[in-house]
Amino acid sequence: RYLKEKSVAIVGCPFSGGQRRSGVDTGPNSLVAAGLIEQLQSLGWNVDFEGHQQFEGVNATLAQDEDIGKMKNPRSVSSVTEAVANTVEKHAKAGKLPLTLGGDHSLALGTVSGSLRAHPDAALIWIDAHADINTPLTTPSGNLHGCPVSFLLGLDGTDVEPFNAWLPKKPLLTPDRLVYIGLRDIDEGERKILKENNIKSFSMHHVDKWGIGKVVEMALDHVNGAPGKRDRPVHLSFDVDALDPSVAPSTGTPVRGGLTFREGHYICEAIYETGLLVALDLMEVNPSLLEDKDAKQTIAVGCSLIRSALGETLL
Ligand code: B3U
Ligand code: MN
Ligand code: MN
Repeated sequence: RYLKEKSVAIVGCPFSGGQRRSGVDTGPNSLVAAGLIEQLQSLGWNVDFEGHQQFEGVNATLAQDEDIGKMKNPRSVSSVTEAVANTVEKHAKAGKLPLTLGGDHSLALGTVSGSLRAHPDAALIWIDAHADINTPLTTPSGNLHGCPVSFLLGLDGTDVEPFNAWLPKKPLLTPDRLVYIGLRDIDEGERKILKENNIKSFSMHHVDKWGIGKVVEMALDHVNGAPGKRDRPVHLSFDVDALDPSVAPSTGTPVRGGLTFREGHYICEAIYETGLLVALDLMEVNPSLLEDKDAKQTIAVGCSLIRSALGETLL
């Protein structure tokens, strides 16, 4: 409903600076090399891809990017996410659906910022084992892939250099338009933030209790503000580690007890079915971890999730 046509713009983001394991920067290329573009074309999508984002400069200087407070690689993450925000905004304003391939999940600070500039009332559905809502003050690791959501909400502690040079004073996202599915590894500080800000979160416990069908319904009801109401544009940010490690093993911080293959795909299908999807991220695919067969499996699952979110399994 918000797209001009069935047009998707691939934003490949070979960046790993939001966490400490190398290899996640090769995720985008692996997904494209596995035939993602052709797969989307055969689903009837017009695919716009002009090569991956160029982060060679930042990637080359990661080692010199000194900590600011607890934050690791702050200048690199800030400049990359600022650039990604501009790219995603441009595609979204042209009526296309930006599909961002990560790369680590710090990139979503850029993708969601870009989406919200184009669709100010959009909702954010975050599929992840982790809440990624630590602030520069609460982060136990200093890894910024654990912090993008707090910056999007403008929580206490996020008005810091270098991010405050480009993030708006008034945050673009409000807690009522955010919902999580798949959580199972949350830090103490994050738990407090989720509670204090009344953020709707469906953990694996809720998926077990109610089933994925009901959970997605409740998640959509929540971000739309009323049962059955469906009009907000949706940005879907999918961290592949939301899936169980037996399904998607090649990722930096696997946590057991995750979504099954079908539960992950159901989420994508159900959101596509609303006709409200305006942007999609597929993050944290790291093909360099584990054996080749695990990497291949994870890449194939990543492509498959994307196809489901773009309508493959809808009859
Ligand atoms: N919450 C922890 C761990 C973590 C967050 N996101 C991932 N891992 N992938 C942190 O470092 O903030
Ligand atoms: Mn994540
Ligand atoms: Mn995660």
